[in-house]
Amino acid sequence: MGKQRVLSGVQPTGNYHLGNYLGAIRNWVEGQSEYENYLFVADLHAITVPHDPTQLAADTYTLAALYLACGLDLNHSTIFVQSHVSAHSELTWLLNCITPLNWLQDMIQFKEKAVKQGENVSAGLLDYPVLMAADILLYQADKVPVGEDQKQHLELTRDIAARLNHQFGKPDHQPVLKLPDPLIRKEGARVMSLADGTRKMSKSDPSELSRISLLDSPEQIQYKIKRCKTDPIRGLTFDDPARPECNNLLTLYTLLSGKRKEDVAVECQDMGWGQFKPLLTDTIIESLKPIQEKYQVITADKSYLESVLRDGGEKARAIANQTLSQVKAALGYSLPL
Ligand code: AQP
Repeated sequence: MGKQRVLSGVQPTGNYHLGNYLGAIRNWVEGQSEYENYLFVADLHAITVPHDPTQLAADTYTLAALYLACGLDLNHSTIFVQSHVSAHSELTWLLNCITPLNWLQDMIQFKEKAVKQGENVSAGLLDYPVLMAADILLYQADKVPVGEDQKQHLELTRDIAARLNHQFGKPDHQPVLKLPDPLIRKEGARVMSLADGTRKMSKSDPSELSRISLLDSPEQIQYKIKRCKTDPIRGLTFDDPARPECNNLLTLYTLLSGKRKEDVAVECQDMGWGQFKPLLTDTIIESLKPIQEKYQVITADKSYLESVLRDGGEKARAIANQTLSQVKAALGYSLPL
């Protein structure tokens, strides 16, 4: 039996940070040899919130280069740009027409982001989960790595696929679309903001001081850790609900140092912030150094990156177009003449 197929992506909205790395990209890298991976730059998703057209292409290239710099290996992983595969948009339309509106209105992320956008909220933001369903279903993915925040969207993807199979599949045939399962990691890393340990670290936070970006210089990292929110208590502990910042910074140290949580708990139990912050700073700088060096090499040769994305797009289109044709046939479309 062949390897199971995994699909995932990150939006090219700039400011790629330690949360994106520890919560997504590093996990893809660690598990990549076990699976056949399709990893894309989600540029169609990026315009569901107001965006700057002069930045979109540059952000797309930066993110693709970071995928490689973080260790994605082309022997195991296909890297491509979502908008280079037009089947994503086309399948979204077909799925839109079988998705009940109230399924989308119930999505928590829509409700949260819609509040931020007020009256300008776009139909695209409401429709974002259908695009995500199309992303996954086009590749007949077996597994989708999901964080807590995306679980509801994967459920919706399964519901849409089941509905299409039920309404348009033939009982004695293979289902038209494969229902994907979540790929749950043993230790889910949720990285929180440096300014508030109860909110997640996020690209769209207006404060640069809330996140460590993957391309931050050592000086920037040092400055941000020096300024990050802590508490006045001596002795550092995990999992104290009254100390969310302490838990977050210890978790960052654990994840980046590669040490076990129990060992870090002992190492830091008597430390004050004055001792811990330099340790964390050095650990972050050292962890990001190889990524940043590789990133410089990759971006120095734009034609290499272009060729990776061209090849990836070609491979992705071949699979995606096949699924799209199957769906169109099931829905009763005639073939193009
Ligand atoms: N703070 C985080 N901790 C752990 N994982 C995180 N991810 C994002 N932030 C954290 C994971 O990164 C992947 C890609 O995210 P995305 O760019 O598609 O959208 P997002 O989750 O909305 O990321 P941001 O940074 O929070 O962006 P904005 O501010 O634009 O909304 C996902 O796998 C996500 O779980």
